[in-house]
Amino acid sequence: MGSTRPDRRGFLKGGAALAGGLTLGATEPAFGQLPNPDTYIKGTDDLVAYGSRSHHVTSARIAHPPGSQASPDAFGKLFHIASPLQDSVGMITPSSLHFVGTTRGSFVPDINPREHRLMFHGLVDRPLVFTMEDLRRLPSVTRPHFVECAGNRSRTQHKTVQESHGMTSCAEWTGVLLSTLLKEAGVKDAGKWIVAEGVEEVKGASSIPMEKAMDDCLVAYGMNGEAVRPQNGFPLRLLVPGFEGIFNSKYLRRIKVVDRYYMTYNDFGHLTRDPDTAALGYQIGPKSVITFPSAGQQLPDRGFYEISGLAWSGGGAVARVEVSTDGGRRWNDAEIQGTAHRMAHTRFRYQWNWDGQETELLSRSTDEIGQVQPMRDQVREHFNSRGVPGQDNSIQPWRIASDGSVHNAIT
Ligand SMILES: Nc1nc2c(c(=O)[nH]1)N[C@H]1C(S)=C(S)[C@@H](COP(=O)(O)O)O[C@H]1N2
Ligand SMILES: [Mo]
Repeated sequence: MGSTRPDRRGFLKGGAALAGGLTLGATEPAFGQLPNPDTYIKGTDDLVAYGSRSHHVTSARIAHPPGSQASPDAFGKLFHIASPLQDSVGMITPSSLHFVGTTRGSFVPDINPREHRLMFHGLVDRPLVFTMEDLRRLPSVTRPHFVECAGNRSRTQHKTVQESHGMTSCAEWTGVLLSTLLKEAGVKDAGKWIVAEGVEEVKGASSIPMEKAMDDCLVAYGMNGEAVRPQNGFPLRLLVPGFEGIFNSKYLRRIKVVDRYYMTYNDFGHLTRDPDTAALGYQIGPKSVITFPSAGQQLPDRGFYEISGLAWSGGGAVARVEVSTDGGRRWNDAEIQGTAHRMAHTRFRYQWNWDGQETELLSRSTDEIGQVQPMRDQVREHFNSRGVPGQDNSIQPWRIASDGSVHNAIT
């Protein structure tokens, strides 16, 4: 794995500097302990049954695009909702803060799992219908995967990492491999693509090449240790690891095996692509972003900070993340936390002593197949009036002003 672990003793030497108060001004000498708390949280039946976070923690999702009142609209429809990446730790997004993507707005269907069915038909030997109970009896897998909306792109007007990058999240998904179900149905030789459809008629339908369908797609009923949440596709959704968000059909009810690419409601943006090369084009990334410190945050003082961020790629596992603390002149290997999973967010860290001068922080990821995240100038030639057509996985610079305020530095 391309990561370099920081030398432990080197870090402890740094730690000595921290204790000396030179670099971490806020650390106080230890005199006495905190008094016992004088307020307590009263247990309720609800808190016994299903916990909640501290009322001191206020991290929240926002409607996207930022500033819009799109979600919920006056009728209760949802559009896209962005996750507060600036507050994230580790690599799993809690289900309650997972971003939500609904194509051009929709009501979240309230599906009774006992009545829900998943049908396989088209170019198959045996058309099949599965109940949720049927699916739960089959061999399952549990894997962390990100979902990212292809519209997740940084714009100059974005003021936080939530606005620029909040339409990606990573959950631990549990379900049945799509290949298990397709083999059960028996794909005919002519079956080269599948069309996966949710319960919203044409919405949430996507054409996916058979190679991908047979590889690592997941028909998921579990998310972060419990049932998939309604906003994320309860009771059943498709996970197409590494592909643009729109392929991950929620409320999955139908898989049709077909002989060619089928145009669907979601094909806006994909229409001009050659179906033979579509599969690669639909892959996300490689991408990364520093979540701390990020735009909108404030560094209280010069001194030690652990820079922390997320990296991911549709091409596989993240192999390497580099961080620059001088606007891209020098790049340093960041530490990758734990195991980098395929098509999953990967947390990276880099230890930094801020000297109080204005500078720019950047991160760059490389995935296991050698794809390197591009600089913004490298993709700029493809810009149109809306920025980059299709995805924009370019490097995000954050400017640290000399007063410690952090700003979006893209132009
Ligand atoms: N049925 C259905 N599936 C859907 C959509 C939808 O509107 N309906 N939106 C897609 C889009 S645009 C995205 S980005 C992802 C978002 O998945 P999430 O809401 O779990 O984050 O779901 C996709 N699957
Ligand atoms: Mo999306």
